[in-house]
Amino acid sequence: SSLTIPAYKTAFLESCLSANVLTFGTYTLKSGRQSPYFFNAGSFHSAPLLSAIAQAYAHTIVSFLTANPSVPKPDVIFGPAYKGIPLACATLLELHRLDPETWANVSYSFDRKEVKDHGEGGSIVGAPLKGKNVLVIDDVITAGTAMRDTLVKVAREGGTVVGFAVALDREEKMPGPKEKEGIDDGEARGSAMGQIRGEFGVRTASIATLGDLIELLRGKGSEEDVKRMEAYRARYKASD
Ligand code: OMP
Repeated sequence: SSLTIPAYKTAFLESCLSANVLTFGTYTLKSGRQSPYFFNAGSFHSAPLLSAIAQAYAHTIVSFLTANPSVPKPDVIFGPAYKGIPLACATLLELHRLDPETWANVSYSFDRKEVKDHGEGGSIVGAPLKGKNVLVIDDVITAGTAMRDTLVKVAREGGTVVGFAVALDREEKMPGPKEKEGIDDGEARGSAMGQIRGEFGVRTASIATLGDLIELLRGKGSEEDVKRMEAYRARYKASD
């Protein structure tokens, strides 16, 4: 039952369902996979929703830092363009509201999608990343392509990524060598998130996972949607 999910996760997922941030149907993902559900962080556009997601990120980040005492306090909260931008700003405001002393000297920043060659130039807006401990927040991880690009970008700007927090971890396996061509070999593979943790030596956190979502839907979603989600999970779930 949903009683096993912490209250802040349930509240977050319920906001997503009631605001159609989470939708059900047939969606082609960036990875080429056909998903029966989609999480659209761009739909958090009212003040109550933005506040709800910021509270959930803040809770997740504070728990992450408490559970990982070797992780230094971030100097910068980085939200990759475009969807990460309002998320990083709102989350930093929420962290500061909860604990002004700890978060007063922390900044946010984000990247430009196109490099600007006039005005102040550069590809980062907000706090520069050079020499800084950076906590990245992003919306969703599926195959890990977006996360990988962000890690490379932050490193190129001279920042050290001390953590990576996503709203929804879809808990999917790494893509197979021919998946882009539509050939799914059905092999077991480790998670995209686990692979990146190992490769970049970065710790990660998520507000909620596909497992949490399915558990919540079992109590209140349509039976049809739950079946399709379970079938999708059986096909793409990571082996670790
Ligand atoms: P990966 O780069 O494969 O990890 O996919 C993550 C990105 O895909 C996210 O940053 C989104 O741009 C997009 N996405 C969603 O927004 N919601 C989803 O439920 C699934 C995806 C996706 O295409 O996998």
